[in-house]
Formats: sequence, C-alpha cells, structure tokens
Amino acid sequence: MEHSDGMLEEFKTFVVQAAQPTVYYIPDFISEDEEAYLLEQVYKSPIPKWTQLSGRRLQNWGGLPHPKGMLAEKMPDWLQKYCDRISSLNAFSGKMANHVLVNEYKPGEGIMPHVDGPLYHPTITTISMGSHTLLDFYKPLSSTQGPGAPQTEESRYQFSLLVRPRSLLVLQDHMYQTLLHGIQLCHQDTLTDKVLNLPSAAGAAVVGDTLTRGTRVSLTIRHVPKVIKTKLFLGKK
Ligand SMILES: O=C(O)CCC(=O)C(=O)O
Repeated sequence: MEHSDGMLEEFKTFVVQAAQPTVYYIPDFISEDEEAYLLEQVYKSPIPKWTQLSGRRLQNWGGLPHPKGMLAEKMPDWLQKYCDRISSLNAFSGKMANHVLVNEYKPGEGIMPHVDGPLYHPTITTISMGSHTLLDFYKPLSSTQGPGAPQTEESRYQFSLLVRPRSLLVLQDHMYQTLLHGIQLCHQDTLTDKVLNLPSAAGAAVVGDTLTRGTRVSLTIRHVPKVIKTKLFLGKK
C-alpha cells in the first residue's frame, strides 16, 4: 500500500490534534452556492447512475476500482473541479484524484464500519452537503484476545467526528490504515466528549445537545493508483 506525505503546510492548522494521526477537518471548504450547485448536479444525474444499497444509495464516478486496475472513465467537469482543488492541497502526495463516490443518506441511514482498503492511495477526502453526520471510528477486530472473545462494536468504538455541511474531511495514516469508520443508522446524534473535533465543528452546539439529521450527500474523493487507460487489454493476461 502506498504512503501519504501529508497536506500542504498551511493546512496543518486544521489537524484534529485530539484524534489519532491524521485527521484534517476544514469547515466551510465550499460555499453555500457551490453546495447548491453540486447538489443540483448530483440530482440531475441519470437515474441509472444510482445504485441502491442497504442504508444508502450511491453514484460511482471515474471508473470501478479493481485489483487488476480501474478502467478510467471521464470525470464530469462539476466533479473534476473538486478533484483538482483537493489534489492541489497535496492530499494525495502529488497524485491527482481520479475517483469520486457520491453517497446519499436519508435520515435513519448510514454505513457499516469498514476500511477502504488497498485499491486506493491511503487518503480519504470527503466533502459533506445537506446535513451533518457523525462519523464513528472503531478498532479492528483483535486477533490477540483469542477466538470467541466477545468484541462488540461498542467495545471497539474509539471516538467520533462531527462533519458539517460544506466541510472537507481528510483521513490519512493510522486513521486510514487501521481504524474502521462508519455512520450509525439513526435519525439524531447526541454530542458527547467522544466527538473530538467539537472546537472547530460544533458552532453553538455543546456536549449533550442533540442534532437532527436531514438528507446528507457526501463526495468521497480519492486517488486510485492502478488504472487501465484502454478497454483493449481487458480480459487478456
Ligand atoms: O459518507 C461518508 O462520509 C463516508 C463514506 C464512506 O465511508 C465510503 O463510501 O466508503
């Protein structure tokens, strides 16, 4: 798996120091006008572009990541702009983002804890729109506690990050390689002292407050290192 060499120096002020290495949380990365425009483009996409999964629906742009290489597809201009903008922050160690997942979560929806794995350069960048969510982080299942040892999601839970609409979240290093991330399937989020980026994300909210979810649309922008540029060689050894 590739290594990340960090974001531009001026973004170091956005590191969430209380979390494990490395999280950048950048509030208001996009403007309200950009958010409205992006949401319009997402919902203007043809219906077959959507894949309905349990707990969310998604659009895949740039190609389908595959161990043998992603057959690259042209990124639409409205997403290319943000691939370029985030790549210019050195989020992908000088490489260019070439893949975007659009996830839509209605209130009550979410995503099971998972790692993104070796098909991507080890950096996740996410622009959030429409609503906040809480992203929860978990230790991986431990092999050292012996087979049969109970390892509930609750016991593996580490902490959460509050992601507000228009923010950019960047996860690298241990946060990418080791910890699992997920979003609870619920309608409301209560802020606790386990939400580690409250100083920059809470606004007027404080620990103990409950935030009601609306529909959230996220753009997960990543770099897929292994790309096949032509269909010609598909299926050949
Ligand atoms: O919507 C998000 O912020 C998380 C998305 C995610 O984890 C994924 O698509 O793998």
